[in-house]
Amino acid sequence: MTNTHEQKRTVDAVVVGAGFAGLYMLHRLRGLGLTARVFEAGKGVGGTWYWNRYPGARCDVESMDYSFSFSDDLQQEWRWTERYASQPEILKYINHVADRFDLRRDVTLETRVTAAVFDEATSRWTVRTDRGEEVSAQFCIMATGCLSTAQVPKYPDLERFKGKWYHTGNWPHEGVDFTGQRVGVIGTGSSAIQSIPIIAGQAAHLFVFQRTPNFSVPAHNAPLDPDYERSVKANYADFRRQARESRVGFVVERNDKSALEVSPDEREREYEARWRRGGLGFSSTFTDLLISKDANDTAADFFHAKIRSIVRDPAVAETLLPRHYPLGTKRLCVDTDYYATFNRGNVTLIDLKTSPIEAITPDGLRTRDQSYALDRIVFATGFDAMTGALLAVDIRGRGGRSLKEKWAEGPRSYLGVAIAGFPNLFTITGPGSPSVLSNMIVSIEQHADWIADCVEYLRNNGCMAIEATVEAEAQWVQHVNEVGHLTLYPQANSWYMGANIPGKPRIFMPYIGGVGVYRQKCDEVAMKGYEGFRLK
Ligand code: N01
Repeated sequence: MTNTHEQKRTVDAVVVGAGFAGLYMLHRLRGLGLTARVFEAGKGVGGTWYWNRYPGARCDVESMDYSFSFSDDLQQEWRWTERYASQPEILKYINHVADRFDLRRDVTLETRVTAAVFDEATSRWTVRTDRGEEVSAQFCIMATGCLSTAQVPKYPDLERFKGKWYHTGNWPHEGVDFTGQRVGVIGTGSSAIQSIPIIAGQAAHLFVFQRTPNFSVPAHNAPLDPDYERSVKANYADFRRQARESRVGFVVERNDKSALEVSPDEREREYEARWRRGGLGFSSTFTDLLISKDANDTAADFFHAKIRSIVRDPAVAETLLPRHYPLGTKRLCVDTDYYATFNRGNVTLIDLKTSPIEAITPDGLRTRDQSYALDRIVFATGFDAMTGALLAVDIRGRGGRSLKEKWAEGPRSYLGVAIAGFPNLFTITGPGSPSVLSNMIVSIEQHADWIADCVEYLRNNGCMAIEATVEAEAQWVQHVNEVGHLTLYPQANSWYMGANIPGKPRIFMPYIGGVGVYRQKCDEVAMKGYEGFRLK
């Protein structure tokens, strides 16, 4: 994929990022007859699924749900092989989509957007790249992903480490063979929980450095059941409609009872049934798990019993019990044999709460109590989520005001898609939208469709620019906060709260009102002639 766009310095839209969001946005813009350029830092398309190649990487949302709905031919013809698709299969799918819809010719790879500056006189954005290119566009659409800025803790001595180190979100394309190695994995979030059982199967010894234990539900992954596939495909339109109207962007069996109103036996049966089914639906076992601490405690108790029943060494089991935040308020993990991995003779769990890492040394790392000799270190330490990739670009709106300055106290947006002071700039699945609390593809399609409709409206009505008003933005931010604080989410030190990045403002960033409710709100805004926006 070479750069064939030397001539296109002026386009209708620049899209930043060629993952699911950027590619679908490009497809929609093309459909409107607009010219667009997509810039992508990677050597290939795929975004998250291009970078996150760590062992065991797969999607926690089931494959029949986690796919585009915009083309019926595509969704009928594509065949997923497993209940949960693996990273290579998802990347293959994205590449198939790029080819099928002839998207590559507008994508410039290996090019990072460094700055985007708005010119009030022309209502256009000047977008600059690290290759020295400058493009003028009426619209600038950020499709930079919510979890794309890998976060390696700042250990001053890391460069003196004699072995090799990796971050799960930036994994070598040739893969890593851990055979015979002494490996340290730092972190126990979703990425670690997927990779640990596989690394343990290869390594001579695996040391897991855990700061906060996580709740993880078994995936029960399996080859995709052909009867299930047939039944979904026979009713795919309806299946997708239900997903769009749902709370999280895929249909989860709902239970409208409170965990506290049923008998202990019934509660246990319900939890057991969800555990056996596997996957993210666990947090919907009862209606109040994410709003009542007492209800949540019953689910945590169930988990604790499960962990104790799987992990043979009682001391290790105790260290693995998540205790200090409610279940689900850090992203629930989905695993294959995670807890059982700690029964292996070649796996050691280290509790960083009692003995924090003091330094990376040339031979490994040192905690307060002990030194560990390591050949390889895997940082499964997460991302500067939701705002990191947006703030990595020097975005300057009206009056030259930078987004960094505007968001110094935390992100502020209208509907998570537009920002006051930054006309004609859109953020796909930005902070303030359901984004990471949903099936990302459903949310991506909704945002890209909404943006495309908005652009078409502006064209049809002779408008040059659209900008969220400060008032509408303030009301939305307040609403996002209020809804967030009705739940238990703010009680956890999670990346949803920005808590994983030292110095990052503590704000619950995603909108938890639900995908269906949010879609209605966005549609209403559009129907009312883009209420809360100023059109020029
Ligand atoms: O990152 P994380 P992730 N010293 O931030 C620890 C999505 N995802 O890459 O909890 C020691 O969740 C940190 O500890 P603590 C999914 O939405 C999806 O695993 O901050 N430890 C934590 O244990 C997910 O939530 C899928 O105390 C340090 C871990 O590192 C999101 O991506 C798969 C540390 C980071 O966990 C991010 O997941 C994978 C330090 N200095 C990911 N800094 C699927 O759909 C951090 N930690 C399958």
